[in-house]
Amino acid sequence: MAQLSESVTLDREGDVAVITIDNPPVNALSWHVRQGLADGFAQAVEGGASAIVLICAGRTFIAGADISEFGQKPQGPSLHDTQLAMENAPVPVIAAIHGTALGGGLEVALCAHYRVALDSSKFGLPEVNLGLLPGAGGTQRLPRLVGVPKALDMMTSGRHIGAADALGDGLIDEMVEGDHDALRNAALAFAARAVANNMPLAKVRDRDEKVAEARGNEQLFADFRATIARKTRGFLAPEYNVRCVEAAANLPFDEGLQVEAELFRELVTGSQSAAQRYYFFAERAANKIPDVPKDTPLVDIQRVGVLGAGTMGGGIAMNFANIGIPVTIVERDQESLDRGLGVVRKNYERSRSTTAEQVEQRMSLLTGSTDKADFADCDLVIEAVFEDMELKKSVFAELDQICKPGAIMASNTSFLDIDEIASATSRPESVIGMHFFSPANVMKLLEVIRGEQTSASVIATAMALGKQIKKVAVLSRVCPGFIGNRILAQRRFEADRLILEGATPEQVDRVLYDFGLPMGPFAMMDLAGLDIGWKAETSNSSTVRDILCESGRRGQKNGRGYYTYDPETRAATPDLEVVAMIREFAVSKGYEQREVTDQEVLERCLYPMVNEGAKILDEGVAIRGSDVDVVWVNGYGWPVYRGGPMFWADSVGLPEVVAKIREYGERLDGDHWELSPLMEKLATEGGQLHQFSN
Ligand code: 3H9
Repeated sequence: MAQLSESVTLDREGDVAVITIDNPPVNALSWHVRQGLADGFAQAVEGGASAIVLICAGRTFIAGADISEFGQKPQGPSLHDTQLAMENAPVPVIAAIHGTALGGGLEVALCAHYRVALDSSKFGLPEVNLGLLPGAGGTQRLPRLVGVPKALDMMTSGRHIGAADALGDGLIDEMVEGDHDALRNAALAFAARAVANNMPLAKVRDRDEKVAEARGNEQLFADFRATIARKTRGFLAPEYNVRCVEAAANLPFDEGLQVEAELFRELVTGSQSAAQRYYFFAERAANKIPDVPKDTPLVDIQRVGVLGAGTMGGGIAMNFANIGIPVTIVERDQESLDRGLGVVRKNYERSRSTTAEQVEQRMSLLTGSTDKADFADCDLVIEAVFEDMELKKSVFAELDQICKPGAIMASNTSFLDIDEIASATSRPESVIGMHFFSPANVMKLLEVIRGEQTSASVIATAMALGKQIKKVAVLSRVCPGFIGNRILAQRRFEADRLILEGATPEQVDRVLYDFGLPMGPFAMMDLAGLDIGWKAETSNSSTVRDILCESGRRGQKNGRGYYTYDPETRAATPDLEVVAMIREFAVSKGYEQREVTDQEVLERCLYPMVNEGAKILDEGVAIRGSDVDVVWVNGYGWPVYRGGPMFWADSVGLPEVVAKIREYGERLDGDHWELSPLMEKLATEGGQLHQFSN
């Protein structure tokens, strides 16, 4: 066996050369892999091999280019040259695939003459999620095998497809059951057959029939663009991927490759991809807790308990049923329980990805009860009761009596003090916050809140469970509102003040929407319901919200809030009556009315958020700046192409942000304009918030 580079070896099985990549964890195409591949193909051909098998060691086939190399000085041979050596090899080249063949990995496999894959393997071009497009020929080769509509879908969504699908589409030539050895043997057998039968050296680039179907069909592309427009608003990469597929359909292969290369270059050097690549690693870093080692023993979670079958409790329960963990749901009375379980069933039935059989299977994992004593056999209990400290404490005191030793007791509170809640129990080490976002079965973020005494094992278990239920878990320490809502509160305060000074709710919302957020603060309040936490008996016309609620406006639910809503379409229209009510109220409070620029709206809404994020870091509430970004991207829809509030502030430039906060702080009151000492220090020293780590 010859070691070609630190990660690639070449050996022989009879006449067949076997090139093996071993570059853990995911066999990314680092420069030494490319080097090894280039040498491997050259040596195999020189050595007179009758065929060449390319296979990977470890958990997966190549999962793509090495993302950490983007933006660095190029080293080693280009991927393009390696691919040419493969495609033009004078003997059959067979890619043997297990795990995930993604991005550059699939693009390498597409340069083999044949592909053999395990039945568990998956295939995709997920570059779009990094603000990119497949830059190694994938945009031209994939449509030639799977057809234009499917290639468009895969490339603009980043979706993976399974082996059976891939076989059906002609993306692979043979599907194999079994383990890695079975794959290797099948690939060697395929190679022997290819030689014996003199099979052609099939090049994907020469295939034309599937792309020809879409040639000149402008309507197909226009229709596709319309279907993704809403989901991809603000992103460059999806449109660039579409343009490449258009080129695949309409241009000769080499010209299509040129289009791909030009658009790839534009994306890879642009700000969106830089933000999205940063975010890829940010999400993975969030799982690493410095004082909770990787090998911390976990609590074995066989059964979960959820207290409360309302929207939140039901949504939380669904997450566990989805991965086969049985759940005990407890409600106050049978009627509320039945209602809650009914909503869960409807949610499952409405989901297009859940079959009727799966609905029944998941529902059978949910056991309803009206007695908390039924939590006795649960390994984790999550309460989702009303946000009231006394109520939470009494619930935890009761759980303390019921739960078995070692069981985790979690609160879904969005802002209350976990330490105070834990003080109601005899085992604060078992108490933790698990803050799901609504709707809990859909939203990706899980804020995990460690109390002063929460044990390492409980923290590690909550974080690991988060990953298991396909959430992105971020760890926070205790403070009012934790990471996400604490930052949100600053924006809300300033948005409320902006409309008193002369901005309209519509203006504030539009500015934030155009920035890339899914909706602005007023549309968000209308959606949530203006009367949440508002009581007619105690309302005293002291805020705009008070006067809107007093005039019968409740938000979307009754068609009137900051906006008026069309009863059929739910479309919002700015309401002149509301604007007049706000003006009258503002004048009565002594606010001078003036025109507020969009730029001021943006700065006053976003800079206090950045400032608060920096304070959260300074206090050690979040472990790292990137964790704050992960919370805001996943929990509040911060546009990932701007990285998150910390990354965005760094891209604006901290000295500029600091100067503006000082400027606004001179004329506006509020703690949120008091400059974070950490941000001041970083701005002076040339540091960055998104790289800051406690
Ligand atoms: C591309 O290919 C461009 C080409 O078209 C053009 C070329 C010219 N690079 O996610 P995990 C690390 S763009 C470097 O927790 P899982 C990751 O950071 C690429 N590192 O595991 C983590 O490190 P750590 C297109 C990578 O089992 C560790 O591996 N490909 C890369 O949940 C484990 O990752 C993609 O976008 C990489 N490409 O999921 C695929 N990938 O342990 C991106 C992973 O230190 N990758 N790492 O935190 C994935 O989707 C998932 O990682 C995968 C495994 C499904 C493979």
